[in-house]
Amino acid sequence: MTAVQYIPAQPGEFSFEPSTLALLVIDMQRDFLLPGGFGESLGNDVGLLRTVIEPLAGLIAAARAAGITVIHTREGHLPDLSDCPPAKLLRGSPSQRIGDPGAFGRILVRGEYGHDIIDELAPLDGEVVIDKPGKGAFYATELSDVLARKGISSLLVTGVTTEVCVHTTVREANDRGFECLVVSDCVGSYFPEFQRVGLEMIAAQGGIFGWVADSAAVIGALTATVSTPAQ
Ligand code: TIU
Repeated sequence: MTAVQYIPAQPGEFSFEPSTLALLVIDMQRDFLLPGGFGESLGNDVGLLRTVIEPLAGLIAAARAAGITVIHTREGHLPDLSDCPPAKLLRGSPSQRIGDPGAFGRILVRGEYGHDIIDELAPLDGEVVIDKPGKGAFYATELSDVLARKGISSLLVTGVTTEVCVHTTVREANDRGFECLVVSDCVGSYFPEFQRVGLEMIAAQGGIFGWVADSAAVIGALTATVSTPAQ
């Protein structure tokens, strides 16, 4: 008997088994979310990203209570920046670059205060934290191995930013065979238009990259006691 559960979603119901589902929390780091940090130095309004914190805290709590695997990621680089391609380091004209001293330590450098996850969403002891040098969570990380070891085949994808690290990760996950549901109020963008279109792109064409639902729908399913037998 396997407990298949369902989440009302776009473009249609998302089915999952709790034991093979993980909640992926992407890059909820101080450098992206705190006023005065790197995100703001790129010219962005971090307030748009901060709207994610409260619903995501609720979703993480529900996932933990339901025994769902929670995995966090952090974008960042080694102190010598040897894992940061010159193209990433030099592109654009930000007032501060990766590795520069910022308000919260060296920007996007592992071990610095700003690189770590915001206090509100701090990982629990025992939860996996994936350090990633790229936008996608699979590129140059142990994420594939972690998911295989845990028997995970479906992902609830959350975090920032919708059109950058969330999208890149969902696309990587699709090509690796994972079913992805993006939680609409638990992903954020500095650009409202990108948020809207980014979500639309996931569920378009019958779910070309996966499903979209809000946290209320997901939490409802995670806390549901009703289960149905597997086929
Ligand atoms: N985590 C992530 O999305 N990294 C970024 O640099 N995002 C931007 O939108 N800049």
